[in-house]
Amino acid sequence: MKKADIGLVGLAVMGENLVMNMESKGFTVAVYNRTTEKVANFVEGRAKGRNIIGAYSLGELVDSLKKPRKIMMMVKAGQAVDSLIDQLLPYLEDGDILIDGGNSHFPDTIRRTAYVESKGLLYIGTGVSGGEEGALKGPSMMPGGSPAAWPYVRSIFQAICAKVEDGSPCCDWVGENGAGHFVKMVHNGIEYGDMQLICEAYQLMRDGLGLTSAEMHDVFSSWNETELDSYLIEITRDILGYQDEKGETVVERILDTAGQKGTGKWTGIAALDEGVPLTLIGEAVFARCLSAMKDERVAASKVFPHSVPAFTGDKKAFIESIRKALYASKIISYAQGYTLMRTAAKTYGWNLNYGGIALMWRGGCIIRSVFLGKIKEAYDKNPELENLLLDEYFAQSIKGLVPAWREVAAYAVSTGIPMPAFTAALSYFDGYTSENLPANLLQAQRDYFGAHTYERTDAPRGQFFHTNWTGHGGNTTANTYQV
Ligand code: NBP
Repeated sequence: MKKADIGLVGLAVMGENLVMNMESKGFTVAVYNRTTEKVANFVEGRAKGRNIIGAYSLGELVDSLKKPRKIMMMVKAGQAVDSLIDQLLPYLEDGDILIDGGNSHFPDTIRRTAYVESKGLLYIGTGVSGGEEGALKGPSMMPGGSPAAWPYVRSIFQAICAKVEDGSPCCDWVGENGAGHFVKMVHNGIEYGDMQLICEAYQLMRDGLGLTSAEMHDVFSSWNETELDSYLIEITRDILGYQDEKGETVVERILDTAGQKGTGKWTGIAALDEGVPLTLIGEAVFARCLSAMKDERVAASKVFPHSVPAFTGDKKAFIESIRKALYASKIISYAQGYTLMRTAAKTYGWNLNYGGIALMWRGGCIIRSVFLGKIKEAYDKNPELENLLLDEYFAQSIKGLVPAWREVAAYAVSTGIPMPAFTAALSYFDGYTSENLPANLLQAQRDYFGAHTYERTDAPRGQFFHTNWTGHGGNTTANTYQV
């Protein structure tokens, strides 16, 4: 019997569609699912007549594969992956490759890579983005793990992934152990940020300018012809124009409490661990948390009633200012996300290709946009770019956007429309571009209550001083106790 090029475990929505995608590109795929009825249903149904082999045990799956065997796990992230690895290992040989295509947390992938390599096998943890449609038609893929595994899976991954206009694949090797899942996690964090920014623009237009959904549908439609051209702007346009059979706009009937699965939170935690100011994504995660407190918000709105005053200015001009503020904030979000990747790369010893990452996100995934092409250009020009804001194109863009950005933020603050991501982005920009921040006072406070010492403006960096602020403290400094 013909052996399969690759095996896949986990026939839920992502697994099934990835299998169909692989088969459509000429690969023979063997499939297995813990609940084996799903294997039968799939091979007798959607996969009938295709080069797809159904396996009803892990042993059967392994026997049906060409060597070195490649097995992709598309199961629920977490314990299921560890348990599946342990069930598969006894059937596998040196050089075989295990691939986790689920949304695993990167520290787990670092641990699993070491574990699987210690057994003589190779491991890949790959981010897969694009949901059901992406899995079927071409996802963005971010593989990391054992570098020696990449040459064996490259042709499959680059055949099934999304492509940009010139045919370049939205998939390339990211780096060792957990690098692929780290980059996927940052992608998801950026997705939270992009979505929150769009929602804030929507709220400004709805509550501030009194625009109807149909009017905002037209606004997003026109924005999609500008630098904001992206999948998320496109679907927002379509959502705002979508009516049910009764002619009601569905979005207006949806309760304003957001859910989350945790990848935004992981990104925020990673940023805190690395000491990177990832303020916009952090605010986007907290905005979802605040939205979920519906009952409390309703009660608080009775204690502090307020209404937004009617807008009296030039609506058309202000809509353009909102667009500019959204674009400026989006640049900040990506600048922060890239800073997180650069910092983590140093911590974990990854040699990340930042232009390549922008290309992987350029197509197939939820944050796909024309704008990522500009980020790719910036990092191709200078792979060591410290902050996206310092790239000439983005620096010039931001300079042109700042007046509108301030106008929109000031309007929101003065009328009481919450804009956590817009304003956090602007504060970051103002802080990042300030020669002097008030941290001199902060250091004085730390030294006052905890003798934490400080550096001086009139002494070389690295020289630390302590003041006996009260006259009755001693001269002993705290070298290990940190607040
Ligand atoms: P789910 O995340 O819903 O997982 C369901 C699959 O996991 C089923 O095949 C199930 O088998 C299998 N499974 C479970 Br649950 N526990 C198992 C275990 N202990 N051993 C073996 N198999 C087990 O599926 P999904 O939505 O297709 O997502 C798959 C992965 O891709 C996840 O990590 C997800 O986060 C990620 N992802 C999803 C999307 C998306 O849009 N859905 C996008 C990008 C990435 P059973 O049939 O026997 O229960």
